Amino acid sequence: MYSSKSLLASLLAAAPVALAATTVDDSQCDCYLSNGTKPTYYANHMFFDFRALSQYASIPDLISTIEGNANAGFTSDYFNWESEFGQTWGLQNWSNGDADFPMQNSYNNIYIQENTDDVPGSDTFLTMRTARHDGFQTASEFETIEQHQYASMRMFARTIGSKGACTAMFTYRDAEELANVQEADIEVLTSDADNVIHYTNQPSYTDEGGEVEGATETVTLTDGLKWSQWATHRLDWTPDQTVWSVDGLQTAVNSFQVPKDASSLIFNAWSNGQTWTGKMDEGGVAYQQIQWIEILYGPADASTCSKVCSIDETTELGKPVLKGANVSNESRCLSSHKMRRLK
Ligand SMILES: *C1O[C@H](CO)[C@@H](O)[C@H](O)[C@H]1NC(C)=O
Ligand SMILES: *[C@@H]1O[C@H](CO)[C@@H](O)[C@H](O)[C@H]1NC(C)=O
Ligand SMILES: *[C@@H]1O[C@H](CO)[C@@H](O)[C@H](O)[C@H]1NC(C)=O
Ligand SMILES: *[C@@H]1O[C@H](CO)[C@@H](O)[C@H](O)[C@H]1NC(C)=O
Repeated sequence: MYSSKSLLASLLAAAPVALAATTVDDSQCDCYLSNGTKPTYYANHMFFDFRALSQYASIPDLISTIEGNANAGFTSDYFNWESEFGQTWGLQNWSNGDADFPMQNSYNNIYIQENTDDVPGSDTFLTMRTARHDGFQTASEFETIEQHQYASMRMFARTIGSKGACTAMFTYRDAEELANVQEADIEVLTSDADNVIHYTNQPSYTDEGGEVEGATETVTLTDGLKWSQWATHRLDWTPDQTVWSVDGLQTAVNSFQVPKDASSLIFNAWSNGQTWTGKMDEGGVAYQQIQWIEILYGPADASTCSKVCSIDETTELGKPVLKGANVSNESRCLSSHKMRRLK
């Protein structure tokens, strides 16, 4: 006679089983383990999803004065200080104070937009805009209100538009001296070919205009990847190394000058007219467009973490799964089927 257990076991052994972990709430995770070259335990997880925000979508007209841009309000309630977004991210309206090439950050350049792609992968996305006006540049930036030490930052994004802009996702810790600035970044330059991307542990230059050897890597993307097309860009700032990847493929790793201390996590689109970005033609506009941002942050001690989660092994973007808790779809089916038959 078969016991129900051994029958189930033999059915399972024979069947090709599809493994799928069940997603959980963040409250059920003590910590998160990232995948890749440098698996790292993090304490916290955030996910900002801009893909279904039609109620906030509209493209604001450009504003033609510096003052108008400096004082512009939020483009929608999505960005209010009281909003979920505003509780984590601070929109910026600082200016570079450069009389020769004024650059003004503006809340007006950060907005939710309808996705009108031929085959849209979402209803909406977030746009960060930088534009060349008559005699000045406007730019866009938002950064975490709190500083964090170590992070695995991911964005599903693309950059499009005029030459002369830089779009970026990065960590940043200011310092009085340039040499003490801590920063790990991904930078796209719209004057580059659209498969060329820059990965840097800053500073990459000195006050004297020299180069800091080993700080930066210019990478040519393979496998047909382009920054002008939607892709997952990822930066893993770990204690020993910064690791970069696009769509799950590692693109660079650098253990030189890795940031050490708690830093702001920042996104921006800008141009200062200098050699790095180049100068945009008047009337030019470039955009960093983002469908979602997902970040693991803050160090966690693996030895005190009993419920380890993953965002890499999940079946639902933005939702973690418990590691080592794979549940077989098929075994669930078989087992309920078996129970019925035995009754
Ligand atoms: C099986 O897993 C897939 C994802 O791989 C999920 O969409 C589906 O709901 C699961 N089915 C059951 C019965 O749990
Ligand atoms: C930035 O915007 C705030 C409102 O959020 C305003 O009070 C402030 O004056 C603006 N700063 C500058 C430099 O214009
Ligand atoms: C890590 O996870 C990402 C999804 O976040 C996936 O695309 C990638 O293939 C994984 N890498 C490895 C080495 O397993
Ligand atoms: C769970 O499933 C994922 C994806 O199939 C796999 O990478 C991981 O090793 C599995 N974990 C366990 C404990 O079986």
